[in-house]
Amino acid sequence: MNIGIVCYPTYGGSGVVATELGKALAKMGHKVHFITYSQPTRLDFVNPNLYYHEVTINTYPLFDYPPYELALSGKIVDVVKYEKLDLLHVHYAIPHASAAYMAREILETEGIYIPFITTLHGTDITLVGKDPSYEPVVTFSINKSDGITAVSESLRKETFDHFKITKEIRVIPNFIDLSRFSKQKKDHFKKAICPNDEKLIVHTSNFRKVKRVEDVLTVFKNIRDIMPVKLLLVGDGPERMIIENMCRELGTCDDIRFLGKLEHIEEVLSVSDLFVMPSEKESFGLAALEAMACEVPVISSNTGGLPELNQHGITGFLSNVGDVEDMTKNALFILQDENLPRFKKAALKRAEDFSIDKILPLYENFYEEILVAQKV
Ligand code: GMT
Repeated sequence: MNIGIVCYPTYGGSGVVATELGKALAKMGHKVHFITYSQPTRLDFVNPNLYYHEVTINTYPLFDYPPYELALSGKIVDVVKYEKLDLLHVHYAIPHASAAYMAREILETEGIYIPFITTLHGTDITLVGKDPSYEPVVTFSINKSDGITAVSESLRKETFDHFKITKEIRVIPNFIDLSRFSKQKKDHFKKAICPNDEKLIVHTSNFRKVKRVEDVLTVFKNIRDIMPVKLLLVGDGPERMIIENMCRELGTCDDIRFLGKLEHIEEVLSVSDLFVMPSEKESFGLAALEAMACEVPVISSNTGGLPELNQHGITGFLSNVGDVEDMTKNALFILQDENLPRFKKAALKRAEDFSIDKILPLYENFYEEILVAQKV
């Protein structure tokens, strides 16, 4: 198959899923064309089946806001025509679904029909998509998609609850490449961060409000009052300064390190004992899955798709959003030497359910279904 993938090329979860999916499809022999405004972070060109087409956004003094969506539609039209794509797969509805719809309409006038699949990832539905200024376009372009997928049952339900969707939504969960995300021997790294054998807690996110990083700090402070621990904060985003100030106010800075954005997050996860994800909304929780694949148990909120991943009392614990006392109690339980090994083992076992080998065929089959439906 000759597939076009449209996504955000940044560190966000949807871009990671799209890139890893493209790489896996290329390994299976499909030709995969990424259409984005810069090169996706995790993309490499080891496989000759991978191509990258950059969306050029020319600006003009009249534009306070350069019309990215038009430039994207134009680029899609160009790539579909000249690379003879069979199918488009767009990740994150806004504005990718409406850009794909526009491109499909333009191409139809030239006798070309390019079906497009929209994958809903989370905030495109739960946060941004609900904004009244976007909602009509989001609803329209989702309904105009030839196929729709969502990354969890919870997101599928929320989409039907909040938008007038007239088509079926297929749930295809996030996945993990276990050959990359597996426990690695990084003892020297652990020794440097935890010289006195402290337990190591980790949080990774894009430091947006929705991630509730302040709860990570509160839970960490509570645990630190009882046992020796260190905290690694990975990622960057708008809340980072607030969080840095908060750790100063709490007096916990000596035991916390801000690592910024990391390319090889698995190296940090491999030496960690506990992952904390207290998000207000989380449609799946890819970062938690990456931690679990490195044998790290998870303390999370029970929002969105998290209960579909994190098994309460087995791979970690779920608490109500903002219930930092419950999260602290659960974390202290997991971190006991007699409990930790079984939680670690269970986390890895659960991650194996989301191995890319299991999930990739779900996408390939869906692509086939959509292409067959076009022909009848
Ligand atoms: O806010 C983020 O976490 C980034 C966002 C994205 O679209 O880039 O992530 C969403 O998609 C991920 C991949 O499908 C999911 O694992 C995350 O749970 C989801 N984030 C939220 O729902 C907040």
